[in-house]
Amino acid sequence: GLEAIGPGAFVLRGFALAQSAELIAAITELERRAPFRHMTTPGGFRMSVALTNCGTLGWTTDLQGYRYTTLDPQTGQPWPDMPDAFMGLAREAAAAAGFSGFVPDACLINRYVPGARMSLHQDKNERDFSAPIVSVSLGMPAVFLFGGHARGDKAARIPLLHGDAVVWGGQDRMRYHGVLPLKDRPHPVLGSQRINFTFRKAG
Ligand code: MD5
Ligand code: FE
Repeated sequence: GLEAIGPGAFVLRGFALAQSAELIAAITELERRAPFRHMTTPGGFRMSVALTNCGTLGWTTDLQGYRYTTLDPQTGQPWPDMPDAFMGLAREAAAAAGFSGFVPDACLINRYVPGARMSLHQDKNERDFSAPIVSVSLGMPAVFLFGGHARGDKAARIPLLHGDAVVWGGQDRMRYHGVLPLKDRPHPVLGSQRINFTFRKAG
């Protein structure tokens, strides 16, 4: 089922369920080479979400600002390759929402534990805003905040569950969004964590 939450934004409930075991196995391998870490925002705050990346470009933040890099600043090595299963899933989700031809070059992987949150922000470090962003949620449920084009606009609350995919394109690509502090509702496989992948065309 394709659930429209905006003119260019769609929830695909359970889209990644069939591949969830494969995705979880891939994360275990990825985090061996590029561990999850808590980064610092330009404002000096430690993010409650831990992150890593795969693909040609990886999103990072430090006191100097937000940017995409080809090397993991913690290891000095290139970010791990994007697994074929990730690329296929992202392309299929985008196509199902009407964005055929999506070729992501970046996959940011966020890990939330109970209490972790993401405050309202826009994603604007990518070069080309015409490409959609695809997100896949695994593990504990979260309440996603889907705002408007101004920070103060009222935000809709959208529950995102294990296996759900969301595609954000067109005019919805630049909306303010965030995630409420995670409640501890352990998932049978992933335990007390939520993993979110976001596929982007960053370069
Ligand atoms: C998450 N991550 O659940 C979310 C999912 C991030 C982030 O927000 O920046 O890592 S991606 C949600 C998203 C992406 C791009 C546009 C919009 C939402 N939107 O316009 O609402 O960890
Ligand atoms: Fe975001």
